[in-house]
Amino acid sequence: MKLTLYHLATSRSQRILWLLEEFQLNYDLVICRQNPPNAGMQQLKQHSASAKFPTLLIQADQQQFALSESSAIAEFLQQHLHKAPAADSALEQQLQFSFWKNFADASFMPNLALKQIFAHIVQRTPLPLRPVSWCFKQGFSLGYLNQAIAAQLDSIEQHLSRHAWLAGNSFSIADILVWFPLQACAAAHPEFMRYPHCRHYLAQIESRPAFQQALRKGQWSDAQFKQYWAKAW
Ligand SMILES: N[C@@H](CCC(=O)N[C@@H](CS)C(=O)NCC(=O)O)C(=O)O
Repeated sequence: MKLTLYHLATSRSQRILWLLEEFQLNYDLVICRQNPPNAGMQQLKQHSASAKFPTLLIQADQQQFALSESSAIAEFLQQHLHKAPAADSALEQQLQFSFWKNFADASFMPNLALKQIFAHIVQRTPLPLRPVSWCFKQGFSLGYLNQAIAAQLDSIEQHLSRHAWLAGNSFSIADILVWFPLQACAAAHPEFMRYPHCRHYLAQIESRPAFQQALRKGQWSDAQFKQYWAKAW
């Protein structure tokens, strides 16, 4: 099976690059740029006009498939090419694994994406009307979004105060998927200092050689990431 990852630097696709490194898989990496589109981007559009990042091109038995959605790619790679948490592992560990793996993109990321959407709406509102969209953004943040994100961070913090990793004692794809939204909070949430276990957990991730290798290969920029997320708060 031949794997090709289409990757956008400093984006969610960093998680899949890291996963490929953790699993020590053979793969080709194509770094895409959007404006103006580079050769990688044009190549990706030939496989799938609406493809997002990450997209994994899977070539096997003279067939090829372009798979998008980070959680789907992570699950596919785990099921087909690497081992899932052992079927005989404790039920609690299996349930934690399922919960956190799905929590990342189904619950945590959407709230952060909403932060970005509201910030973009304010930026794009014509100047004379901007106070109106700013008040709308603030109202939604204060009335709902900030509490929702705080509750999610509290539940991660509480879990990490009792477990080294999200699925219990072992590192898993749940950790890879949750890393991106949690790192976004670390980069921009004004009260992230209140979450010492989350901060320790992120430091633990940063010390993994595969994580560092993926940052280098993926051309990750901390400064760009911080700037992007700071605008959302
Ligand atoms: N739910 C998808 C979201 C993918 C997504 O929106 N990726 C962004 C990068 S973070 C992207 O492709 N942006 C460029 C575009 O929409 O054209 C996933 O997690 O894989």
